[in-house]
Amino acid sequence: MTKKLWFLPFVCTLLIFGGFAPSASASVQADNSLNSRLVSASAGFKNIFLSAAPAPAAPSADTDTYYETAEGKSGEVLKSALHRIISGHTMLSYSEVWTALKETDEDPANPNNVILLYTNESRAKSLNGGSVGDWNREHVWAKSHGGFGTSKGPGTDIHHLRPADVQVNSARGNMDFDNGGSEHPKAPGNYYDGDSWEPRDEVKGDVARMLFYMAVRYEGDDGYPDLELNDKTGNGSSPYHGKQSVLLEWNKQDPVDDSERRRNDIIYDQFQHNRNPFIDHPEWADEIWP
Ligand SMILES: [Ca+2]
Ligand SMILES: [Ca+2]
Ligand SMILES: [Ca+2]
Repeated sequence: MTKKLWFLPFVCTLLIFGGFAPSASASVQADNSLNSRLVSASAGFKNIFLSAAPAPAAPSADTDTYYETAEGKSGEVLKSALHRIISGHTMLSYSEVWTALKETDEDPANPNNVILLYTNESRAKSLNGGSVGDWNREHVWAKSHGGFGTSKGPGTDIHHLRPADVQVNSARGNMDFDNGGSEHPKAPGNYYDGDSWEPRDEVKGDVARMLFYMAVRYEGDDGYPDLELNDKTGNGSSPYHGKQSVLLEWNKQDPVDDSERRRNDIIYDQFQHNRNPFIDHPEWADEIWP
């Protein structure tokens, strides 16, 4: 009796490891081949489609879905719909911001460098830091306007954080944005006076759309200050940023381009999983702040 059953443990082992494993891998193979058939079928379809007509410029179907609950709305109702859509994003730590900016602001012509916001310089990613010659993390919505600092939240929201030259960042300080002043010697094309900073023409719209995002994302309902635009300069430490009328002009003067769209996509796909609505729909700024 005992002699006849000596092989039972081996049979069980075979059933568990030998028996199940091949059938599992067979089904994986079946799935893979199904997937590859689907991929090649869709690639074929895409080729037919692309050869028949040029790809639509924007916005993508995915973006339409993202903004579904905001469609057809205006004013405060649009602002609250967008606030709900873009809230609850993944927040980065302040040190994770370094890594993120090296992706979002990479020089398309040199993967070792980032492009600096105010000077358009291409500088080595490795020169991130606080010394002269380094680049650092510019808060386009000055962090003293609302006093939110650099802990997780508005202070680490990369929708408004950009690489900037250390000295230029400190020259801009916490100024509001407005036209006028004298050209900054370290940042050609940028102007400043006692209470305001005018960025170079190529990023005027970028700056405006970053501030629009901040005013809509932060409404005071999640422990962070309610950030708002106003039509002033010299806002100091109050949670306001100006100058609204000038920002609305800049939004039209410097329309959204591919590098801004690419940046928005990277933030959405890889980091925060929320979008800047004013890059996807710049016309919504006038709907909210007429
Ligand atoms: Ca001024
Ligand atoms: Ca621009
Ligand atoms: Ca707000």
